[in-house]
Amino acid sequence: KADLRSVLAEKIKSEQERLKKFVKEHGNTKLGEVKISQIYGGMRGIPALLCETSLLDPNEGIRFRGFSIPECQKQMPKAECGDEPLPEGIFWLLLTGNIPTAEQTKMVTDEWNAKAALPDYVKKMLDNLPKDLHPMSQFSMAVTSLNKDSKFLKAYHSGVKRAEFWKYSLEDGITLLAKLPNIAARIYRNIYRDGKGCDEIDKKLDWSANYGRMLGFDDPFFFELLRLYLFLHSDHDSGNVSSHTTHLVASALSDPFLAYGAGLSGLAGPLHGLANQEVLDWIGKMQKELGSKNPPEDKVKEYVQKTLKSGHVIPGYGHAVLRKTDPRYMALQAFGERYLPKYETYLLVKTIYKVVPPILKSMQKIKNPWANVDAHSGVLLRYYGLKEMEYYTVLFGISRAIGVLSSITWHRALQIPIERPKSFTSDALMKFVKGK
Ligand code: AMX
Repeated sequence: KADLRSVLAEKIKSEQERLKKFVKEHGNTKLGEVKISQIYGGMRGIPALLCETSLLDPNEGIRFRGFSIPECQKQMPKAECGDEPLPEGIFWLLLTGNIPTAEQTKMVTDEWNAKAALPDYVKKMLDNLPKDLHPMSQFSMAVTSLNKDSKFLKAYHSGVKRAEFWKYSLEDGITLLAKLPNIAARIYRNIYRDGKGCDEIDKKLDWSANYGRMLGFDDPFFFELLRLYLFLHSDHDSGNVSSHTTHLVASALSDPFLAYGAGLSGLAGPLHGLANQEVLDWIGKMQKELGSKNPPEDKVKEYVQKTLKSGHVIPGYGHAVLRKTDPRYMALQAFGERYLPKYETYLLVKTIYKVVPPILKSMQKIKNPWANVDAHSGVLLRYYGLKEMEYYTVLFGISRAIGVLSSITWHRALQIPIERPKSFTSDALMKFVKGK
């Protein structure tokens, strides 16, 4: 029945010793070389980051502390009457490396429920923002503003030793995770429901179900979808924009609220987290133009080709690291097949999955023609009535916090220094090449 803080403290102690020894013995081992093309190419493939919480394999996809998505679905604690892992348990897994018991998971749920309420100044700020300010801007502002009561910030200024920083960062991470559904649901109600609806936590419910309730839903299948969604997006190694931004900002010893506020701004980009909004927008336009909710394959093919010809990417397809269909896509597809197999837009998503990869494969410049997670998430949310596409990235943002806040704790426990890679001017690179 050991609690999260004591399990983690033990793990950190043994890892600090193990990793110190590892770096001492192998610190000079080379992992690869850096090519000039990589400097101009978004640093693809440069092995430069540490991420203890998850590992992304180009062909196999993500593993959370060594566990694949199907393994998590099988082994992680679930809600009563639910089949999907509880995201609270994923937080435990990412932090400690162990699959928690149902009782341990419940301890996380209880703590998050107890800390969910928002300070009045955050409520007031959100209620006064213009309704046409993008939900992600509102989300990032609210998260940043919570640093007023950061325990890390207070500890830093009161002279706490560096070796203890992780404990205060963990407290901030827990506080932030507890409050994220409340912030996100308030943004939703303010923009789309004239501010009406409940913001009271039901202490008998888990994190995802409470979030669903505060959004104004009561369908247990929608709550189950939220559990799956919030589990799947929780972590994706640390090279992606939201995770890397959070890490970079936190490496300056900015508190976890400031760091994740910055990460959310990165998540809001169309090539990253905003793609889930773009996918459904693109599908909606296709349905309208082709005059059918589930148009035939040849018409879909024409529409895809037209999109590419007009110079646009096919949203939800391709990936900087993955080289096969994203297993997160597969998990969402399995959910769709189980609960909404006849929904027309779901059937269209299936047709798109048949049509797009061969077309992208034929364009040689594209390294990965397969679907990523964003190709499937929106259609499921829409089926249950969460139709406001502009809001979808906020869900991604709630989930990604689980991984990156766990990582901040670990980076502080391992005392990873401020990130400061070397940069060059093009002229300096040319001079270097000439001198060779
Ligand atoms: N449709 C059309 N063209 C695509 C494409 C797609 N789905 N995916 C890649 N390409 C193009 C790129 O734009 C690039 O063209 P350029 O050389 O003319 O600029 C070329 O193919 C090579 O790109 P790449 O090396 O295969 O991919 P990348 O690592 O540069 O980019 C990604 C990865 C995800 C940004 C890109 O595949 C893309 O824009 N996909 C659509 C948007 C999307 O789904 N994003 C979500 C990703 C997952 C996430 O973070 N949520």
